[in-house]
Amino acid sequence: MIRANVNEAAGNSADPAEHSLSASQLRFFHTFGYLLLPGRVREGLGELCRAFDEVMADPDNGGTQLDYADGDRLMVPAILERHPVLQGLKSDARITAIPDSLIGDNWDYAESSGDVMQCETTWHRDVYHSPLQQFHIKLLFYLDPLTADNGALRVLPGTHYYQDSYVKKVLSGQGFPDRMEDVFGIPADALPATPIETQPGDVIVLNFRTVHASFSGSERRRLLNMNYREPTA
Ligand SMILES: O=C(O)CCC(=O)C(=O)O
Repeated sequence: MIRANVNEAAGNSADPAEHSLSASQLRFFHTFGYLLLPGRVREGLGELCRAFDEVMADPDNGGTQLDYADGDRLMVPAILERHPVLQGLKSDARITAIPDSLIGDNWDYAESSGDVMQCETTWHRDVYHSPLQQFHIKLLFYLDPLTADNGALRVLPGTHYYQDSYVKKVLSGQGFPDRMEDVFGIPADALPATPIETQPGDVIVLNFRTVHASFSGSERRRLLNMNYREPTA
């Protein structure tokens, strides 16, 4: 497990500058295409989880039930707008400091979603509603403790350099269902990847193009996503 900055303060100061990413965190993110911020939203986590659970259990939450090969996924779009506590994340300095640091203060907010997953997700990069050349980041808040053995997100570091021939070779095994085994001769979950093990309260920052997946995640994983992008040219 890689912890980008284990000394990061978990407090909720209203001053975004206090939560800015350090030069080494920025370098890590831009080099490997992801970053783990341990304990970033530890303060207020109970309230956050309760709000999330309330929305996910609401029959009028606008969610879509998706069937995956090994289980279900309930996906609720625009989850932040469905609860005042979640809505508060939009102006939370611990959060806004992340796009401030990575994109600049002219970032666009690019929606949120909530997921309850009893499934794995195959290797993919995020491209939905996002032109490849436009820089997008995703913040992932996993609300349950996750290890490589129960569904922690795995990444192929450096694959956000999407024009690189390495990435094109990796993506030749992409597909639904996964074709990695046909192409590389080993099971998809044996690819040389980095599992990002997390505790509730941690935040993962991901470049949309970084190839990612999860395996053995059939128990029940709760995930809140928030997305940001650089302004459209
Ligand atoms: O936790 C997972 O299975 C991955 C979720 C994911 O790929 C996503 O939200 O883009």
